[in-house]
Amino acid sequence: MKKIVILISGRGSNMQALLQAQLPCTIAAVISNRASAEGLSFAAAQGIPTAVISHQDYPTRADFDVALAKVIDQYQADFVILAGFMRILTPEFVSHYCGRLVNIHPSLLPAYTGLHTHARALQDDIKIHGCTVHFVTADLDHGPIIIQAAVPVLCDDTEDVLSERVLLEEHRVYPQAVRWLCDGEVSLIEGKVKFCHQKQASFALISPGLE
Ligand code: NHR
Ligand code: GAR
Repeated sequence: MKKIVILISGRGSNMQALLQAQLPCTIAAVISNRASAEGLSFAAAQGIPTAVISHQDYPTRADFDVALAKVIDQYQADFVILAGFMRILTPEFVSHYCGRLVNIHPSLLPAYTGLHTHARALQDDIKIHGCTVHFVTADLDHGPIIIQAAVPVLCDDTEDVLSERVLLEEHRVYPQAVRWLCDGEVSLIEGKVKFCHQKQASFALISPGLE
């Protein structure tokens, strides 16, 4: 059975979706860089080991990343899953977990890398938005893509309403992506995402709809 470590910074609803998905892996630990992360208590209540490694306790990003990797490696994690983890990771950390580190990002990458994706999407009046699960590389939010979900942007949307619509899809695609990883169905080979079995998308999303 593969072992995964989940990194969070806050609410932890994606972590919760992963815990509830009965994935074919052991969730070795949930680690947060913020002691106040709401997700920690949910994980602890499920009997999952938790740890806090506060970035504020380290003079540099590199020092923080070394401390973080040390704890992750104590759990002998096969995969490291970023679930609302809010610290940019050094190239050294990323290369240590090459092909074993994934993130969920709240936009249809490569659009809207970085922060405040929903507000920027609304500002631009785009009609389709979504989320992306990708392997993490040193190039922020530009790693090879495993799966994406698209949602319509509706005319009365606020940041809250739109982020909630995207989040529902995050909770569906992230467990699927982690399941594929644990089953060896998806992997990173020579910088590209490879599936063992070909996958098909279901249908087109047209937004606003045709009449
Ligand atoms: N690290 C690398 N090297 N590559 C990626 O693709 C990464 C990464 C670390 C995190 C998640 C990402 C997202 O999905 C992620 C992808 C944080 C920031 C950020 O600006 C940007 C992107 C992501 C996560 N963080 C600030 C920082 O200075 C702190 C912001 C805060 O604490 O609120 O690290 O969006
Ligand atoms: C999610 O929408 C996730 O995609 C996003 O933050 C939210 C975390 O929610 N991630 C990032 O923005 C990473 N920079 P959660 O803590 O409830 O999973």
